[in-house]
Amino acid sequence: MSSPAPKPKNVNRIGLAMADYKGAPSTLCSGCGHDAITSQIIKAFYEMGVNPSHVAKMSGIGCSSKSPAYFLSTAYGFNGVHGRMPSTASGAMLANRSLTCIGVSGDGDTAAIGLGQFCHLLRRNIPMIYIVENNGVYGLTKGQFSPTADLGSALKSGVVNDLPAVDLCSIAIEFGCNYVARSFAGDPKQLVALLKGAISHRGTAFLDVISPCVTFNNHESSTKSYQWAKEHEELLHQIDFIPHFQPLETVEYDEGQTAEVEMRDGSHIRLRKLERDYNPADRAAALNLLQHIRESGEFLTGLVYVNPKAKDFIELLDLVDEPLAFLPESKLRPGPQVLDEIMREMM
Ligand SMILES: Cc1ncc(C[n+]2csc(CCOP(=O)(O)OP(=O)(O)O)c2C)c(N)n1
Ligand code: SF4
Ligand SMILES: [Mg+2]
Repeated sequence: MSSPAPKPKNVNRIGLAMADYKGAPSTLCSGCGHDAITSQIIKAFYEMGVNPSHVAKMSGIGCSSKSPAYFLSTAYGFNGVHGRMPSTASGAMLANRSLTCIGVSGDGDTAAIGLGQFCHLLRRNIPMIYIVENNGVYGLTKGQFSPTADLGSALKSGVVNDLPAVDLCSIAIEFGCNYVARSFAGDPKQLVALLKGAISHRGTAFLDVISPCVTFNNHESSTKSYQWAKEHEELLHQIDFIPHFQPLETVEYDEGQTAEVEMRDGSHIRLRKLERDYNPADRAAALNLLQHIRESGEFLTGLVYVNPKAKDFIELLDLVDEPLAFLPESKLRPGPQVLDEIMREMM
């Protein structure tokens, strides 16, 4: 009797290896925070067992917007005009609701030219993971301040930023986003847990990730450098993510010290209490916290706000289950009789 074929090693639940989640070699500067984020995106999608060929990667323009080329090489990809990723992502998800969508943007792409588009994407709750690789500068065009640069921080040339910073997490909550997190490219453990939570979330999951630009904004007077972030990072909580395909009991937890969030796909996020008693389900408290952080200059990271129950745009529109992209023309375009009937109803 022949013995069963040996189980392949180092593959995930859909039988793929980590290498299947990689992309082209990066052309970014060595040490750029964006590459550290790419590594965690690869890890999160691999460990979650997402089929990379059922993913849409969207971006705008900037060094950050180049990063989708460096992960999930078999995914669909669209590199749009500067600041216009939200509209291309919205179109893609409306056309094919079965895709998992991930958008990578920069602080310039999102908080400057793309701010209006970003706000309306949030308001609609388009189902996608939206990452801002936040370095406080326009890296691709040689390091000018972006709107997320902190007041009083300085460029290498000595030029001081005298405008207040745009806080993208506050904007995200204000415009109705139901998964809002802040992290740091130099904190891979937290980032991968937040990314897995974002993959599980229905609706827009927004991650503001401080991602140092080693070429233009990693000096002493910067508040977006590796050193500054390492010295100032304070965790809101310790995060454990338990995917829906792993038994809950396998992860130890102390009930009194842990907040548990159940996602709609059956995954769980466990937030272990540290210094603060913080409830990320409280929207007003989240806005308050962000306001306080802005005034105190602290660098707090973690899951700032979560509400897994809200309906996403596809549900709000009550779209048919079959992706529109796969419907035959006869179903997409009503014939003249149907239009006549509608006209009669309106008369
Ligand atoms: C319509 C338009 N305006 C301006 C530019 C020039 N431009 C290219 S990238 C960029 C900013 C990129 O900054 P950010 O989004 O923060 O990405 P980073 O390079 O820092 O990752 C600008 C202003 C452009 N390409 N298109
Ligand atoms: S210029 Fe800055 S943001 Fe662009 S690749 Fe280099 S380090 Fe990264
Ligand atoms: Mg930038």
